[in-house]
Amino acid sequence: MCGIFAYLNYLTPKSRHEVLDLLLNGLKRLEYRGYDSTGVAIDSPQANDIVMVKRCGKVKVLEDAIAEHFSGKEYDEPVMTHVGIAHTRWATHGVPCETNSHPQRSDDENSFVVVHNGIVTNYKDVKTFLEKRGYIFESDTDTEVIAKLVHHLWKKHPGYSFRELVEQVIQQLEGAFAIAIKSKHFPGECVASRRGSPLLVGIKTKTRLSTDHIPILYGKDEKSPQTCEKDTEAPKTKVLPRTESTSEFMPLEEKEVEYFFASDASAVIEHTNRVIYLEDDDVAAVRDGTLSIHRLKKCLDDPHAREITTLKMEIQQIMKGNYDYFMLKEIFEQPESVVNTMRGRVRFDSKSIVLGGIKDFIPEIKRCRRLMLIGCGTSYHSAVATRQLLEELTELPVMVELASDFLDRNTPIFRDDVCFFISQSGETADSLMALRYCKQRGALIVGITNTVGSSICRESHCGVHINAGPEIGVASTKAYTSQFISLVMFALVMSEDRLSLQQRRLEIIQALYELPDRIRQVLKLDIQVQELAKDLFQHKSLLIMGRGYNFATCLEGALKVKELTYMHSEGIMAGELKHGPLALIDDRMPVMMIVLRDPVYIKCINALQQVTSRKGCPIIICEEGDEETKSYSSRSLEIPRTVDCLQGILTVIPMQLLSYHIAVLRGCDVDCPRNLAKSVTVE
Ligand code: UD2
Ligand code: GLU
Ligand code: MG
Repeated sequence: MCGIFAYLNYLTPKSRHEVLDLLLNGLKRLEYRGYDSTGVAIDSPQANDIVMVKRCGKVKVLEDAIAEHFSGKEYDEPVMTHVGIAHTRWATHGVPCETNSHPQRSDDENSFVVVHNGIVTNYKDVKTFLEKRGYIFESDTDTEVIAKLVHHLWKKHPGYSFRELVEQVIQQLEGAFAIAIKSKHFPGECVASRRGSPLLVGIKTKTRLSTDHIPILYGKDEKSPQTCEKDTEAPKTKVLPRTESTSEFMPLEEKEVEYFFASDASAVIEHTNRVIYLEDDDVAAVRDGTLSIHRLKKCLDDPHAREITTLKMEIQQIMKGNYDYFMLKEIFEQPESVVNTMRGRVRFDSKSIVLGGIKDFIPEIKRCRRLMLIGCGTSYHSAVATRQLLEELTELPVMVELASDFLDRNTPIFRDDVCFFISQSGETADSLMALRYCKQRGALIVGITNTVGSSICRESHCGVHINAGPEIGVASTKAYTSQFISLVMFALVMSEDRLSLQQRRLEIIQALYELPDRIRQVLKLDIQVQELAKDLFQHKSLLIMGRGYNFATCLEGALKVKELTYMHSEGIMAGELKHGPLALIDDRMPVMMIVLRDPVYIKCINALQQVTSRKGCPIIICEEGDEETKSYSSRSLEIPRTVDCLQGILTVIPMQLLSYHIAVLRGCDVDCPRNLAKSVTVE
């Protein structure tokens, strides 16, 4: 989820100090992606050894450690060819600490060291397999299995090239990854690969590059005599036939060359503007200064080569990945971040859900007398959004509380309560105080956090990491949708053995499967939303109305508008209109209304009529093709259909975009709204 940077110099002399500077600089360029720890590995001046330095915290801490560690003169001597790898980690498996930082290694001798972004979902199976073969694991990461599996295969198949070993390894991995690997048995070589996480190769040569593409070499399925049948017994750890390359094309060969492997172009652009974006399952290997890209099998329409792209962007531009602000980038990341939240948890083939973090507590949770969902701001809204589904699927009373108010009231809490604490950072002071209050009273504490090792994570009895990846924009967007999905997954787990709820569960699981595509569809409304923002940005106020599953979107939408645009905005429960808010309506008051085809549709239409009959002209968020609802207004946004309880994920996205565009039009600093901080660690 965070950053990889690797540097290989071939016949271009560089001292180890220079290499380390390059690596640190690369990491600094990746810092904006968010991370909690860092590390590097380079060749030791003592022959045939690899040294690593890893630190918790900022790149600066690593830099200081490196200065201390590598002070000797031998680090100033030039090396003709060298490989260094570096990493910024956003922990998903195991707390941020030195041992869990990357590079992860195969053995005490650092035979193979690997940096990894992403999540290996089947690492437990691979770990068990390797433990049976005597490997002793030192970290809590999923990544360590990669280093140890390469080592295992290397011992089994001494004739294999580094590239072939990695090719075997990635076939055993499930989940998402970008990796770069270095080995003392293959000095001067680096192998990298990706599936689901980004990775590119930058190429720097003295003279103009001799080609504008790198041919892809496809492996032939040929039975290798060295295939070891014994390994096949292990779950998912069968050894596949060794691959041979076709050689119609010659790989890239340059006399003196430098290669950069990086998660994004911002780390590379200052060295070279010639890059290749790797595709899923590409294995890029450099050996004797030669870069080749391999794929195991050739499908009909697979290309023959990967193009070398010439970057024309400025660093600033690349960092935000073509987006002007982190917030916008994070809004557009949601099709992927929701997948990361579900990764390894929702099994779409067997229609089952496993939340590893709370699995063992489910019987206890099922016996509780009520569920309490506690949070602040956006996290509180994710509780509001899922309350109805939780009530439906758990058949328990569900209370939703703002942490500060909950404490003010000295709310009675009992031993048989289950209290959920929802917080992106896991450090929100109000929530943490409420957590301690409930814990003291004997309740079971469940955390829903995005930050491994955070206070809420540590102090809770169990919980779910939402795995949305680092969120940099102060206004939360992708964390909200991931919190939402985590709570939905919890509801699904709780209703697993309720026969009467099976149909409902299947409907929701199917909708979760389709969700990334639906989100992509909603994101296409961006241009339309931008036009609406032009109508709205000079107004003083914006009312957002809805009810049922979409009430939370009204609250969250209004919060986004307030935070980002400093404009007044209010989320209004449509059922409450006639009890007061209707007095605000006239022909000038900007109003948005969410009117979807769900059980409260008729009630929403009533509210809509109340508004239009007072000359209000609301912007309607409705379902695709719902001409009847659209006919109430001249302005509408159509969102795709999904199951009622997930609508809130699709309706909140136009609100995120709207607040963003209004803020831009009003000249506000989108990523750092005035008076606000990303994680509120004061009461
Ligand atoms: C977890 C582990 C992973 C591995 C995997 C096995 C981590 C971060 N993840 O991923 O190492 O063992 O299970 O399938 O180590 N937790 C809290 N409070 C919170 C959030 C989480 O106590 O607010 C606990 C949770 O109860 C569990 C651990 O932290 O013990 C990891 O939670 P997770 O959601 O990352 O769990 P999972 O299964 O996805
Ligand atoms: N899952 C790996 C870990 O927790 C990699 C995390 C990352 O992408 O930084 O160590
Ligand atoms: Mg805990």
